[in-house]
Amino acid sequence: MATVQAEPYEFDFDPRTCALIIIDMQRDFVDPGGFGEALGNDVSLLRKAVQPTQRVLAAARAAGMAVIHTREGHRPDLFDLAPAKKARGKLKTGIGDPGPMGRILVRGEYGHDIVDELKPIEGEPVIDKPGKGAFYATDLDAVLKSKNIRQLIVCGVTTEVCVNTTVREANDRGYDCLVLEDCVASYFPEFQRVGIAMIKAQGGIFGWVAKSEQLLPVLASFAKR
Ligand code: TIU
Repeated sequence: MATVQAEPYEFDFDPRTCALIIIDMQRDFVDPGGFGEALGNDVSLLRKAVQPTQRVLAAARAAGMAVIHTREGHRPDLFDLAPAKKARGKLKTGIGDPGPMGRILVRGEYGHDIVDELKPIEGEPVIDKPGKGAFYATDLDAVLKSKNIRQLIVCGVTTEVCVNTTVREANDRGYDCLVLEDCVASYFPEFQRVGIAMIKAQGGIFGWVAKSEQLLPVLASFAKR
């Protein structure tokens, strides 16, 4: 077992039954010239999470932990795109339309894929999800159960949307979540602050929060064994 200093109190985990999950670190959300920027967002706020997540990813791999990646997106025929999701925002250019990096949030397109710095490697499942939560309409729960995973260390974007939704879904399914606050990011500084606060409030109502610097030495101690 290992212990990370976290809030609201220490997070105890066994790296054999704990997975790193990296949520939606896709070019369309994170990179200049993508969908997120086209919507008027400052993507540099999201980019800030990439390097810390890269360090955590390397450390988790070295410690032999399970690593899971997710991507938000849809089938090229869009049969899994709810009309309500398509209509939301009244966007001129929305999901499924040609965008700066290919069809927006469509599987197989350049913008839909994960940024180069956090590219999955063989043996790391990639969960393609049509919703904000990574459990909705995916096989994530089955994948975690097959690996005997009971706890999740969470990185990714955006804090208040796909990260929070996934953490809440995980919580209701009996998983413990540790969210790394420098490895998650929002286009809105206020939502970053509140999105993190909501997780650890009320005795950790949805889970735990720590900084990556608190986790990295713990993972390193497993890599040496
Ligand atoms: N991955 C994710 O958070 N999807 C979003 O649409 N996020 C926004 O903040 N819009």
